[in-house]
Amino acid sequence: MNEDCIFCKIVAGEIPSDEVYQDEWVYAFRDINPAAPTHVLIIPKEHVVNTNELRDEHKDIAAALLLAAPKIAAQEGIAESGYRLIMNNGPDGRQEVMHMHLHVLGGARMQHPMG
Ligand code: DGP
Repeated sequence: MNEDCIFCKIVAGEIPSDEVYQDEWVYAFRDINPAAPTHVLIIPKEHVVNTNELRDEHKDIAAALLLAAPKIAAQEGIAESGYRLIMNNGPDGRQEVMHMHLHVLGGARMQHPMG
């Protein structure tokens, strides 16, 4: 745990969150500032800053992040209607919280940043 990290504090239960899903590797909760009707963040329970820090020993974490997404989508009723998975990395990638997280966005058709 990183003592200065808000997402580590969420995993530890020191900051309250609206839990959606968890397993051995990841924790998922609703984004405090939703950008879509369904907006869930999936984070590794272990502190990893972003994809730049991923190493071979993080294979379980990397897989768990992605595998949690369709489970959450099904749980939220957006699996068939569709959803976006976004991971922001670093300053130009608009990463604000420096604990790796995968955004799950659905419930409405969203603008596509790549046109
Ligand atoms: P990003 O720009 O990819 O780093 O997005 C960080 C997201 O984290 C942003 O959409 C808002 C969300 N967020 C920040 N602090 C909290 C918090 O304390 N609780 C919850 N639920 N979400 C948070």
